[in-house]
Amino acid sequence: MNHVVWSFACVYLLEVTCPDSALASEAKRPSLGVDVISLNGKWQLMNSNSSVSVSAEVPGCVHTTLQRQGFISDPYYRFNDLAYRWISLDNWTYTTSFSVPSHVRGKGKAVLVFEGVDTVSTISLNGLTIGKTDNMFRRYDFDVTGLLKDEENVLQVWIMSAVTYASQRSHAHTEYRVPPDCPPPVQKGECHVNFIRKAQSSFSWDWGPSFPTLGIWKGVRLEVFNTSRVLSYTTSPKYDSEHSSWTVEVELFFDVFVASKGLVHLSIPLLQSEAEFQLSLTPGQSEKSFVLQLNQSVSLWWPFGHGEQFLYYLTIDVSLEGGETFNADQMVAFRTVELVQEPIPSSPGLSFYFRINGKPIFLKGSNWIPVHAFQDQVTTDMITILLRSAQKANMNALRVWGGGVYEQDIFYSLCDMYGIMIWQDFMFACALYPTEKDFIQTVREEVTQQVRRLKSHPSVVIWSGNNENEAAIATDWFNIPVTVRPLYVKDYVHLYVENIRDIVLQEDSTRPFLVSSPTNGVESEKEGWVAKDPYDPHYGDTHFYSYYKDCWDWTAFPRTRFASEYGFQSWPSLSTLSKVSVSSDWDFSSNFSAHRQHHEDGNQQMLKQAELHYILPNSTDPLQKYRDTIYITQVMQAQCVKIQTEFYRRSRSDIVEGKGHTMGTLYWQLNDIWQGPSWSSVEFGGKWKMLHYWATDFYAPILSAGVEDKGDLLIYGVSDSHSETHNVKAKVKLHSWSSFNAVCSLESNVTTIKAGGSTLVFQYSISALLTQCGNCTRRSCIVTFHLSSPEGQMISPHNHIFLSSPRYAEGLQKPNITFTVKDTGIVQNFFVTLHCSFPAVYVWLDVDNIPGHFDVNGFLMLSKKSTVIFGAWRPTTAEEITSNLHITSLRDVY
Ligand code: BMA
Repeated sequence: MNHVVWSFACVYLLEVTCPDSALASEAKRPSLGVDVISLNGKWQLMNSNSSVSVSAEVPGCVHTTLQRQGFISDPYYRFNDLAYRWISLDNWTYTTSFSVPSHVRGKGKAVLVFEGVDTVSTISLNGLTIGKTDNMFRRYDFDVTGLLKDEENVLQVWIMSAVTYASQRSHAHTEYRVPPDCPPPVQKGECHVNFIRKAQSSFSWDWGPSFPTLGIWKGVRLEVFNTSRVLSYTTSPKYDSEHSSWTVEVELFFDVFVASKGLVHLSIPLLQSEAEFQLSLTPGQSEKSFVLQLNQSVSLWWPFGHGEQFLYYLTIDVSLEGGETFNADQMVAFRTVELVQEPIPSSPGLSFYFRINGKPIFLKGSNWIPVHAFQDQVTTDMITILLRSAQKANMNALRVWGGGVYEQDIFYSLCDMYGIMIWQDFMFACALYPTEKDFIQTVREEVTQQVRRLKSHPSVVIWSGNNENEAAIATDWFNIPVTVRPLYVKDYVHLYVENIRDIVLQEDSTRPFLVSSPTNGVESEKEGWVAKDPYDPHYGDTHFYSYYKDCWDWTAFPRTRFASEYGFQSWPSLSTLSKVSVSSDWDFSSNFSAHRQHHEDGNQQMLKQAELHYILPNSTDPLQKYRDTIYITQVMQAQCVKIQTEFYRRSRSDIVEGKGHTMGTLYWQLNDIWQGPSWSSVEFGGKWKMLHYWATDFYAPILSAGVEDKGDLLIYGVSDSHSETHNVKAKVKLHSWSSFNAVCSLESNVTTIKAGGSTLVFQYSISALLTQCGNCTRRSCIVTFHLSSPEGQMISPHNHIFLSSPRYAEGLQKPNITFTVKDTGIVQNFFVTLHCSFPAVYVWLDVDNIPGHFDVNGFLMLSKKSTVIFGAWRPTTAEEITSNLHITSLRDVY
């Protein structure tokens, strides 16, 4: 990972400056007379037999440390995940020493705060055990009053192998098994991850390596105080529909040493609203809540594409009688969110959609996985690039998937700014979980802390208990005999309903809670929280994957209420892979290609699916063939996800055979954790795959979607608008593969496309169309179309539909694409002008290692000349681009 590239990207790609440090700062510094000694920085790190002893950075982890110290090479390189397995099987000790000035030491109470330890540790200070940790998602505070010395306080964190711990816990659970025991062998992972509160994907996943990290992954500090300290605070705007007015509830969580009195002053200067409250604190942990009434109307926060994202500063000032003060600024935003599950006319079941500020909103987006196996290496720039990439592709929502981590504060702050709604899972995925007392207790603390940390963010629109665990029981993933199933259902309900749900409902009344995904929502609840079929398209959300069936057959997709997962794999570009491989790996049948593929038959599935519609690459040059194979997997993925997404968007207002009213599409998955094949649309490092370019169009606010149905060509206009209707005509053309002139053009009558719906704009029998067009057959022509206003203004992006598989295209010839590159005069933006001698399809531009992205890519080129723009994320030149640019079109690969 080249950090320089990511930083430049902030300026060049994003057209915004990087978020300032105020926004990026994690937990605000406590005051109220609290002295804080940061213990971040250099520590010493040792393995169990002292054969490794290196200086380590905190926050950090063992792998990163060993790599930075030159002890190991890049863990992502080739097969290093296997070679470095020993690191996670060993136990490690972090040690630091620090002094405490006597005026600080003299204060009443001292606490060591660990924002995050990964994961199972015993912590000692000056030789005395002060506490233990078992959950990487929790902050731990240890009282060390009376244990500090002026000089040389030795702090030690002994971290036990997460793999050993998980295995011990699982073996200690003797009454019944809690499956799965181990991941499938193809994932080359570790076992029993469900027994440890740690990123579940860190023991391997079907898109990621096994790196069961160990470390102190968040900050450490000493807090010393006489009276009290603020542990955390939350702000919750609440709408009173009866009076059409807003209030903001502010909660302050104190750790009080000495009883005290004071004042709390809240203010939103922009809304000229302020209030003062008496504060009375008694020793112990104390939670105080205050309500600020607003005297003005507010500007609302809207999801991207539906309005602006108004954010207001709220200031919190606490002053105690002794003169101690605490101040914080917090962004607040005003929006309501409802998850609507109600009967739909002519459809059995219930709706499932989000209403934001009273308006139904179609969620368009993807699923978010951890940005890196080593979380300490995730930078603000990486997160910014991914979120801006999501927004640039017209996404308004992401689901933070339950097998990874609760993201950093900056992630949610940026989503607040960008208008990206977050579906927030709790971190449980694809497994059953134990329910021992201590497990439940640590989960309860985790959930309470995470809800308090994240609930102030308007972007978070829903909490969801787990990923696929209702489905795992309901559809018996783990071969559990029917007779013992009630035991597992009981555990399930205990964990997600009686504990997690219960806490969330208590802590946060401003957004809905869903127990699982996929689920039937209230119907699952009726059926005892585990529905007979959680994939029922009449209720809730669904996940749907099918790899071998022809993805062009849209009739095979479930017409669900909400598609929260679906997708297809592809391989990332050679420039991304070459950072972790050598030329002998660049072959689809190499050990490396098999090793990086963690999904059973994944490589096979991609080629089989591609082969249905494309001739597979057959270059005699092995490197060219490898590049072309990567290309064809990306073509397949983009085309499949486009067809499926357009189907879902078309289904938003349709009810067909009782099914439809689809109100959300979150394809699997946005980002990658390493350089390997996966369902992602953005590669590790930030490079866009073809799918991501295409998402920009299939997620356009107004989409023209074409489909063949019973011999007819249908073109729909799908609109995200709330009230604005559009009068449009569909402009349709048939192009022959062998010539640049359109064979014929048609226009529909002016049709009004309804707001928030899908409207049929054009219908024509394909055989009539072909007959009328004279020179066209299904194989020799392609149909292009878009929507325009009656006056001819373009309303939707260009789109096209094949009348037969491109593998049977007649007349498609090698296009001989040539290009020139010229500076646009705008910083780091370059014109790339292409010339071709024949029409070309899936034209793909790849500039290898020059970071940046094109305005369009993977396109249909039906004219001799076409110009695209490349925006680089670092300084480059037209010459550098020229010498790195590879252009591929479908006909070039065979
Ligand atoms: C879903 C996800 C992930 C997985 C993906 C692809 O089940 O929830 O567990 O990575 O499918 O298999």
